[in-house]
Amino acid sequence: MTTTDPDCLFCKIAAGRVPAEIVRDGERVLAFRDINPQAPTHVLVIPREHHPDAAAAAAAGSGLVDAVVSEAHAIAADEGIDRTGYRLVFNTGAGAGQTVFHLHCHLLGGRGMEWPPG
Ligand code: D5M
Repeated sequence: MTTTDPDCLFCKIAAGRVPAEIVRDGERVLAFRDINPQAPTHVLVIPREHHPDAAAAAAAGSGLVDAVVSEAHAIAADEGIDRTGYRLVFNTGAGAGQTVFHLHCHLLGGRGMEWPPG
């Protein structure tokens, strides 16, 4: 059984109740462009199932984090940023900048990246 939260923004996007620019629409995983892009490619990859963050999804042990990362790599190839390099980010917790508490992987690329991130 798939768990969803009716009040969660990303569950609403997964259900088609909030519009988004969809990049990939898979059975377990969905990807769409970030509304506030921080790089020429900025895609959010999410599981359809609701988990507040990557740690919670990993603890659930369903392989969802692997599925999200695999999808992000595939999208990077589609976007042509696999050749130049890209960054995957899982903000986990408000202190790390997480604002939407539904597991999402930021795929960022198409520009140079600095380290450490802000
Ligand atoms: O990242 C949450 C990200 O979600 C942030 O980069 C903005 C993005 N966002 C918020 N609302 C939308 C909609 N409606 N469509 C697309 N993207 C959205 P976090 O890691 O939680 O700070």
